[in-house]
Amino acid sequence: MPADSDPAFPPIVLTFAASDPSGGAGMQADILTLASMGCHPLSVLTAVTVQDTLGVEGLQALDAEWVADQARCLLEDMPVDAFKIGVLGSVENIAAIAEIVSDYPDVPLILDPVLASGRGDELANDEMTHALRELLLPQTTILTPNSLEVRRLAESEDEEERPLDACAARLIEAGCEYVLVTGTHENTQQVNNTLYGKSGVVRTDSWPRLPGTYHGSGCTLASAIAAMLANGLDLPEAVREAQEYTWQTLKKAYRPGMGQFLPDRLFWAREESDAPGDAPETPRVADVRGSH
Ligand code: PXL
Repeated sequence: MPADSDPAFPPIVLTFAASDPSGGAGMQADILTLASMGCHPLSVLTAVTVQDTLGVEGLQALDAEWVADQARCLLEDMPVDAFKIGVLGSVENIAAIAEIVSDYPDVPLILDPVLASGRGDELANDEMTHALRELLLPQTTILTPNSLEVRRLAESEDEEERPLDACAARLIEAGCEYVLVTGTHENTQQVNNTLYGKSGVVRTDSWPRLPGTYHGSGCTLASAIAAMLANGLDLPEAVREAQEYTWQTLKKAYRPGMGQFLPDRLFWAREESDAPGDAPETPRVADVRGSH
């Protein structure tokens, strides 16, 4: 390859996340989403969990030095087009990651502030929430909280009272560029997701509310935004495309266990063979014979 041509490889996204062995959320969700959206995922593990589709039973953070070493090793070797951060595991991991990303101020940073699982299992304590706000928020391009997380992050005593707009404004004052607040947990007929920037609302997108409960929808959305930014879209457009993709993954979600539905991040690869009675897209015997 000549030195001045475009690199002959996909955009690269480095994700810092915890393993979810069920394949629904966490690192596994990020890798599936990033690959499905045409990126090469680099995966820096922050913690391991024990969980299934019903809930999280345990979390063990990795040593912060191991987290930092995984990332530094990759960053010395490959150019990265976006960072995505999910479950961090410990205050020490937050500090280590904050130091690493500070060396790459031009690389967009997507921060999914995972404070609890969909079922409510705690995935970050107050100390970690504080560290995330102090060390990572000021370096964040886009934060993707749900409405519960944005209230908790904005540190309001009167959780029920503070309007979401005010919470988002507070987090932007604290240093991140954009906040996308997802409205799944709000008591509205449709799901309303609002993107805020420094001058207020940038866009609102409303989606038909789907009936199930899903494991890993937030990871999918944040990774999809990372993928779209890495592919060169501007931020509001990346947010729009990522929501469209995520909604499709939820519409096509499946329930392989006894708990939540899992988003189908590869829905498009299965579309043709999904319809009842449809044959898979493989050559029929007669076609194969005919080609000899
Ligand atoms: O969906 C948020 C999430 C992210 N990462 C891990 C998780 C969960 C939710 O359970 O377990 C590892």
